Amino acid sequence: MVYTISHSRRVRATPFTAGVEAAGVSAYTVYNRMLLPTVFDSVESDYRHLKEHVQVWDVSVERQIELNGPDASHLMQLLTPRDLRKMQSDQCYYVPITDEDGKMLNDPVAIKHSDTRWWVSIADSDLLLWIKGLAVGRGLDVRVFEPDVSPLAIQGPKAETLMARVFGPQVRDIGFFRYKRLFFGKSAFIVARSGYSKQGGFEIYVEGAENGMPLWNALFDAGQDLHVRPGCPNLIERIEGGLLSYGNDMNMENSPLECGLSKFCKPADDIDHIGFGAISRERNTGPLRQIRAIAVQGAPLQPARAAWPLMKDGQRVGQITSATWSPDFSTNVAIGMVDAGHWEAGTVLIVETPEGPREAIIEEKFWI
Ligand code: THG
Repeated sequence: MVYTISHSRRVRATPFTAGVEAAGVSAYTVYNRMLLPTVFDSVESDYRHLKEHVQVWDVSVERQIELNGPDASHLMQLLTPRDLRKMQSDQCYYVPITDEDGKMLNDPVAIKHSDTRWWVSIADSDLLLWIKGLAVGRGLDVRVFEPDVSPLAIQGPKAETLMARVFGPQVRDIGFFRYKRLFFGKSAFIVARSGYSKQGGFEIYVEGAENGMPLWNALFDAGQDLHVRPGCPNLIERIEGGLLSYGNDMNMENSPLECGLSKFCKPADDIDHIGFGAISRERNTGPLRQIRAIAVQGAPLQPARAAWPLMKDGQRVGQITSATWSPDFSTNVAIGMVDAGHWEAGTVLIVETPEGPREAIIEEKFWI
């Protein structure tokens, strides 16, 4: 089965699409109505390379939503159960976003520019509509819009070396989930130490689509001896690392506690978050199900394309939502949501895969 994806104005290209296509992208998905590369060489060879060298990722699909105005910080806190009061103007926070029932609408990275200006770097859901609706409904003095910003991620063990060559040695002083504004030519971009892999690296928030390809080319010119290659979020590596994918591993039916994000939810009811009552009640009863790392036994499986039921004594007790073979751990690695009573490490369940039933063992933690 070989097919292509039809591009149009509705399925947006990115400032880096020319570079991605010249480099021979072999598969795309659509995320926030925009193209996201998923494979260059093969998922396994991209994975090997990511863990050894450095990759440049077109993650423009991580669209920014800007909150700008006197009520920007108030609105930002309404959106998330994470306490933002101590957050500095050079920090990024991973933040659950919930509705009034405490259910997950998105799991973005929030970037604080100042008390009156924020970016929300979103996962795949129409969060702009929710934020605009809240701002209008609450009568807040804040503008909410999508600016012309496209993140480019530099990931892998040699990321710092490459970034120092292009942006200068100051990149070495950027702490985890902190950022500096650094110059590329005449433009200063936010450069953060973050990214959707566990291999380390940076994200450059490229402002102005016209700046995309010059930066892309400069990174490849500077990194030839480092074996720099284009890459993308890697399915194997992100499951090994337990990085959740909104729409796959959780959706609007799940709470942050179910997603294992309770450390990003303020336990005391002293912040003005729209879902706080619901989350406090759930904290008292405990979540009914929770995300777990799961090792699926047997031969290498094809990656999961749909939820796979998890069974115990003929009863459904959860589902696996991401799964693939891990060459480094020599097992099928998976992320799933497991009902209370069945999520202890060492529990053996049966997972119904398209390749037949397999034993599924609940792990203590993710692999990396
Ligand atoms: N970077 C930026 N925007 C994004 C993503 C990103 N938007 C979409 C998507 N990814 C949002 N989801 C995640 C999921 C995990 C992380 C970041 C965004 C992540 N988690 C780390 C972890 O789990 O180890 C660290 C979390 C922490 O301790 O704060 O990085 O990747 N700009």
